[in-house]
Amino acid sequence: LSGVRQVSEDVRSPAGPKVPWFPRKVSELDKCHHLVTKFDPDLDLDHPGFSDQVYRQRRKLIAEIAFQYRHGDPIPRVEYTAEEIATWKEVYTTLKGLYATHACGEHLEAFALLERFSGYREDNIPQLEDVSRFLKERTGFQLRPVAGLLSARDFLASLAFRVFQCTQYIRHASSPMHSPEPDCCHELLGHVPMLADRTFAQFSQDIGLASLGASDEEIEKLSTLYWFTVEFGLCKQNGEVKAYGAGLLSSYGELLHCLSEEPEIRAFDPEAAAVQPYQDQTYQSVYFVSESFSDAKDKLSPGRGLSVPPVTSWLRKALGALSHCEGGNAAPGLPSPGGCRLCPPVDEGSAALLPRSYASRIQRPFSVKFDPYTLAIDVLDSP
Ligand code: HBI
Ligand code: FE
Repeated sequence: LSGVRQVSEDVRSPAGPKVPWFPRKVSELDKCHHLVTKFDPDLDLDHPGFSDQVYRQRRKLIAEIAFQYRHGDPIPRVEYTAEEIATWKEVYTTLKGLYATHACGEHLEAFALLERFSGYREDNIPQLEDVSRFLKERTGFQLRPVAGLLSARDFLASLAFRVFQCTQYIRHASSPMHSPEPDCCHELLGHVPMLADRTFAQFSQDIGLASLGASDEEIEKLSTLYWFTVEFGLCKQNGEVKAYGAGLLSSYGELLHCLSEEPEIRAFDPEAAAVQPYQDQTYQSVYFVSESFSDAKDKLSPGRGLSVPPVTSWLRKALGALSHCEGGNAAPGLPSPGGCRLCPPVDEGSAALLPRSYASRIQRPFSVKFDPYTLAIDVLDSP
């Protein structure tokens, strides 16, 4: 590296902040495998599978696929047991009954295709390899198997490469309608259909790109924004509130709850959503709903098949607001001595005197660009 970056590192080191390691090419996602030991059936007494040795053995077997997996391998197929398929069937049929009224248009459209082409049926748990192929064709996203809840940093980094780290095991049979951790019902019914949408896929990748080399604080903010959008987001479509968050679309109870009178529904505000405390043990008490769908809808030409605007016209705006001075692909983009739209102008020479707001921006004295031909990240020095 040369130029500004070299100089500024010289000036700041050794006291200056170090950029955390991040993957530069898709095969380096093999190193992004740090699991979070939260909601683990072996460690968590409240986990529905804690006292079920057979379930815990099964989980170990399926986890082994993820541990052995290397980028480029086909994803090994799992022969699911009759009990597992029964759990899937219960989840699938109950949720499917709600989608017509509760799910956003993008989800409905992709779900129909998955039923046609990728083995989505009540009596079949789709194989990750088949679903991955479908997504590759639709949006270039691919799946890789993961053994459980990943660190936010590793999880977000994979999105930068259009890779979705996907669990392959299923929740415990005793609680088909709830899972404390991600499982294949959550991934396949909640996330996958949304990732088949071009604009949503781009948004997901943009969050990932913004996370590369970011500080822990910024990762936390990105995760929280991800939580209130990708996991639990609501949107207005044709005057009605619909769910597009995967946490909602994979939970019968919460899908009903989020569109009931109970929770507080706030107009989506990315700055607020990025710092809003959230629930990972029970239903959210606050959801964010985008109000801007109606405007976007008006821009679509009548008579075309697609009647809903892309979810992400405003999601992208949200990301822009969060990563405005981090470079990446997100507008308004580059850090500059003149300041971007949202930042005050900054004099590079007085970095040490500046408060935290500046500390967060010097975590990334570079910008990143994804090369779709090589699936690699180009790191560019700041101008
Ligand atoms: N890990 N396996 C897995 N699946 C997720 O959906 C997931 C994760 N780790 C973190 C995460 N999601 C998000 O909640 C954010 O922290 C990025
Ligand atoms: Fe999720």
